[in-house]
Amino acid sequence: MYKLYWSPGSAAMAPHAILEDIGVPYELIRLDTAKGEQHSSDYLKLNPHGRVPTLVYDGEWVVYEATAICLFLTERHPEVGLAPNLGSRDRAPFLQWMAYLTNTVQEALMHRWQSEQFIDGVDHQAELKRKAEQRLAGMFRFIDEHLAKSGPYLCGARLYACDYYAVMLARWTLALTRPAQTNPHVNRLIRAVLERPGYARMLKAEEIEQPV
Ligand SMILES: N[C@@H](CCC(=O)N[C@@H](CS)C(=O)NCC(=O)O)C(=O)O
Repeated sequence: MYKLYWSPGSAAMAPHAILEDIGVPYELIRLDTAKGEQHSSDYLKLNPHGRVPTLVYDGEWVVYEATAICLFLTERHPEVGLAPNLGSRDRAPFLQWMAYLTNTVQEALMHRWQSEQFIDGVDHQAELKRKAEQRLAGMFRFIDEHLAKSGPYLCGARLYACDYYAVMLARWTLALTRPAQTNPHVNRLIRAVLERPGYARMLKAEEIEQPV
């Protein structure tokens, strides 16, 4: 039914965990991004941006962008309960968190990890990385304060795909001066997500760990 193009520890983590929770058969196609396999002509036909993840569904249909894949899969398999019903009260914060995590937190992580794509010159890149770390620390502090007031999950009482997404991004901060998990309520969220069977199986399949 589905094919997911992925690489370990990448933005494919959240879609991969959701596929595990859904429990339908799917195929994983691993790309070695260090070797540039994401730029092969065959893969560029699927995803012209040359990035992972990409999902192929119903044989020939293609969707890329991790958030879009998460939203599509959770809508298609509502029985898994990883997204609030369309129009329900939780739906608005769910969409808000998916958007914030993608267009703000993930973007700052790109500044931190791929600064050379944004600015030339090692000094400018070092400054961009420093600023990105500072901004990321503030973003995860903001998320922590939100969880303290309105948690334990991002949308309150129920865990959804946005929590998987946040925990995936938290993993990308492990090497930063102030990793996301140093925030107590974010730390609790990470631990809760690590106990989810789909997320745990995804980590195992990708042969990666998420220390807390
Ligand atoms: N906005 C995209 C970003 C995906 C992305 O940055 N993927 C990285 C891995 S986390 C990638 O494919 N990097 C390889 C490259 O840029 O050549 C998404 O969320 O799907």
